[in-house]
Amino acid sequence: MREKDLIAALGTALGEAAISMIRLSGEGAVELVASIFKPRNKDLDLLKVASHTVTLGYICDDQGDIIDEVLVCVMRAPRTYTREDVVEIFCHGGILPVRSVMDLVLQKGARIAEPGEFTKCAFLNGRIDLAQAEAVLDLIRARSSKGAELACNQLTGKISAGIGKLREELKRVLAQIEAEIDFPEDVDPLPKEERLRRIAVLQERVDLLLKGATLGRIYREGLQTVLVGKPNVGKSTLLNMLLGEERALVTDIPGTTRDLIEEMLVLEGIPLRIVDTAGIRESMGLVESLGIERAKDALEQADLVLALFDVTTGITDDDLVVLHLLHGKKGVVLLNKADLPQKQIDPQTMMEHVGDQFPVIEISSKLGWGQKELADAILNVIGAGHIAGETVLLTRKRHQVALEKVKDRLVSAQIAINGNLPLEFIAVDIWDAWSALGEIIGETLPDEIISSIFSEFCVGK
Ligand SMILES: Nc1nc2c(ncn2[C@@H]2O[C@H](COP(=O)(O)OP(=O)(O)OP(=O)(O)O)[C@@H](O)[C@H]2O)c(=O)[nH]1
Ligand SMILES: [Mg+2]
Repeated sequence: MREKDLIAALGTALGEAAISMIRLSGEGAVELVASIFKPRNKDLDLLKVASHTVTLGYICDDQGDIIDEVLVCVMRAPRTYTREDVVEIFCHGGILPVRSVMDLVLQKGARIAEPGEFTKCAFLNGRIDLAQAEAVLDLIRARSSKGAELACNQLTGKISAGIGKLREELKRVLAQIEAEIDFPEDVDPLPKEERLRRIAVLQERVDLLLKGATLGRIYREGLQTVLVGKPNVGKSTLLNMLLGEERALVTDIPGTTRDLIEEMLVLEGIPLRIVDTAGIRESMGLVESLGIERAKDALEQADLVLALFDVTTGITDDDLVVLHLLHGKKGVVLLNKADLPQKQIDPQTMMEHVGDQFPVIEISSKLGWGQKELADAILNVIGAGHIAGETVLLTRKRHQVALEKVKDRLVSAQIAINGNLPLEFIAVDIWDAWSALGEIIGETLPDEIISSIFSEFCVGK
């Protein structure tokens, strides 16, 4: 548990703005601010104002000189973000007045808050669970409207409720087993098939959550995507088209792009971290061959490959090299320059080359054809097309790891049941699964991990 300090931090970004807010939380917050605040209405006393009200007045230094004209909002525990007394001071948004008010607050005994400490208080004081605390950060950092929507779902506790329900059901299975162990005379043993069926139902729900977690992570972090293809197929043109700006150099000379260019963009709601690469071919020189090596590395690391082919050239030897590199990867094949009349490749022929792993679509990077089709194809390839809208989506690697553990323990329980092992073995597996689920909402996580999660936050949140 955190030592009972009075913490303070700037809640808004430091810089010139209309308003800047300094937030205090902890016992004595109201008293501290009252000691440096003169209400404009002399009959008012900050110590006596109703909770959750705003008072106009001045912050004054020890000499009684006015530092800033402010609005002060007093919020009494426990109906606050941190569940402690909270005071927010809304200053005029200049750098100097805010700094002076902050200095005064620190001088009067508050200490500067650590990153995410207000949210950590909210977690430690039971106002929100860990998944909800993470959602606060995700909402701040959301890169796409879908990412923000997921963060909101998580923030309002939808995920926590789903996880809670699953844990209750695991508890029920566990309770039955424990009753059979403790009171063998009084409790009828559950038939093996029935026990297996109950676990299989839970396993299915965990699988669904895991599927959703892959998508949830993509929405939070962006899908690592790479553009590959032989020189001159239009990779850089596609990047520029998707970005809506002339980011990468485009010429009709093959070998224009020599180094990786990475950009973040949102395509029909899907956030992509997209890398444009040097065209892949039998290299013409050292710089180009280094560029091609980097392109291959980027391809290795990508979650998704967008492989471009030029419909006007037919499938060339360089294209065969690109096709070879696609083995074992997920991606979409793009037949580019579909606006030109002299077509040498049609989707059907291409599909025979790549198999049904890769959807094949015709586009024109130059004219912007096929964006919607590309977005749909990406969603299908990453398996998002099959996830129902209302499915809960977990968003972090940490969640995914915990779910994998739950899945693993349930499999182990099924093996134990099938092998007629003593009930104690099954009970241990189910208990482990229950506990791994608790990690997601922060009930069964070591303190260091919790601290590292909050250290990602900005100061003042
Ligand atoms: N007609 C037509 N021309 C295109 C299209 N896409 C690209 N081009 C042209 O093809 C040429 C090469 O485009 P780039 O985007 O530079 O190709 P790249 O794949 O990045 O090439 P490298 O960087 O050399 O590997 C340029 O002249 C583009 O204008 C398209 O969809 N239709
Ligand atoms: Mg290029």
